[in-house]
Amino acid sequence: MSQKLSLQQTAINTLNLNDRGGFTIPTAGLYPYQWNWDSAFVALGIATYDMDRAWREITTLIEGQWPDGMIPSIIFRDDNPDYFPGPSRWGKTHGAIPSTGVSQPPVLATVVRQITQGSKGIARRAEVFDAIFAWHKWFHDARTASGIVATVHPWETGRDNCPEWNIGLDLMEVAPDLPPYTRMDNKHVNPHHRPTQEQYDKYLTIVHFGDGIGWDQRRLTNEGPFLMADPNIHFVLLRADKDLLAMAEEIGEPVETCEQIRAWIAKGEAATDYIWNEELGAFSARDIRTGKFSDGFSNCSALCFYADTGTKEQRARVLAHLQRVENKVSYMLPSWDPDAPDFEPQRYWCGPMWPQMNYMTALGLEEQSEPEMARTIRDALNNAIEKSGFWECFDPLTGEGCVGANFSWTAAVWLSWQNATKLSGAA
Ligand code: 9WN
Repeated sequence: MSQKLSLQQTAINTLNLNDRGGFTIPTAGLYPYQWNWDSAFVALGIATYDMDRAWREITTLIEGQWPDGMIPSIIFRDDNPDYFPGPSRWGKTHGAIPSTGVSQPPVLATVVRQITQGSKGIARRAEVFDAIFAWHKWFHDARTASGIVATVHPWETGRDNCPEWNIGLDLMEVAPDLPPYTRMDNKHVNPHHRPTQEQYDKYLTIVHFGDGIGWDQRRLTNEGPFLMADPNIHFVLLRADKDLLAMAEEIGEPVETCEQIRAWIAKGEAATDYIWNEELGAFSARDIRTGKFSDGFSNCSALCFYADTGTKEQRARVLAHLQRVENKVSYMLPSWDPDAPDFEPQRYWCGPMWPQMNYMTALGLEEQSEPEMARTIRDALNNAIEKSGFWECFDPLTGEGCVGANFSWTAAVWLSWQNATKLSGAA
């Protein structure tokens, strides 16, 4: 109990340490800016002890929104030499604040709905509704290809170097005129935990392309060097659309607005089959240009529960994979299939367990009456935190912390779980 109390305080201290005045960075040094889905998870944690500050996290994130509705993956309020690629490398982006030119998984609507329960919450939901609606509309309009919301950059998926992206990256050439650059990530953390140089060259090639077309998002989707469907973005957006609809109805949005969201949900439900990999018996990423599937089970493969989608049979097969994976690791849920030849337990998205993915997966399983597996996934993260502290991600074989220390979303998820029934000022 006393250890839990002290971890609670350490979690709050971690978030305070990373507070830059209205927004929270993921961790000092490695990630010195405001990141999109990080801030949403951070708000979830801060809401357990300071609702006003949690709300500020959300409104500062929205300050980065582009006129076309996109909320970018990173908002650059200064030019910090600790991080590359910073604002100058992304070029002329479209928001009032410099930013990246790609987005990130849209967990915001779901978080807003969760932390604004009660009568006072209605006003807050109404305050951000239009911005979130516009962002979802952007995904459905500017980022859709072959009937599914696509992704144009591994960074947009939040799962940078997951081996899922190799089939798309293999189709790409590094731009011959790619300006030289120096990576900074490798200077802050163990390079063996980070993506490879070849992957970075390709990530920068996509940035170079986007900058070259003035960040025209429709063109980036249609003509860019990378185009894949990501189960993470798909399931997160489908869930978020459902939460957005519930909020629209509660705050009395016009019928047409609700109808529009219902159409997005119908589109999302229909697209779930597009990422169903029958051979694997699970949901996996798919290259939209070739139709080819990635062939491993990742830590977003089971988010069908979180989005409440997929058939009974699909869900049963996904659960069987979870049971298989559980027998291979000590800390569920690894980011990549432990039976795959390119599984690496400490290299970023090639194996480590990630707090925010465990959070969403466990929540979905719990909601969809799979409490046992939900508990396994929740306990594994809690045990890793108790053993190693608030790391960015964890070795699923040993529970050792990997990459960034003092990490905001890890602290936030911990707080959210420990204080599930206690949302400060939410009612
Ligand atoms: C690129 C901040 C972000 C997370 C992503 C994670 C990592 C950045 C990087 O860090 O991505 O956006 O440089 O590796 O993959 O999910 O939002 O925590």
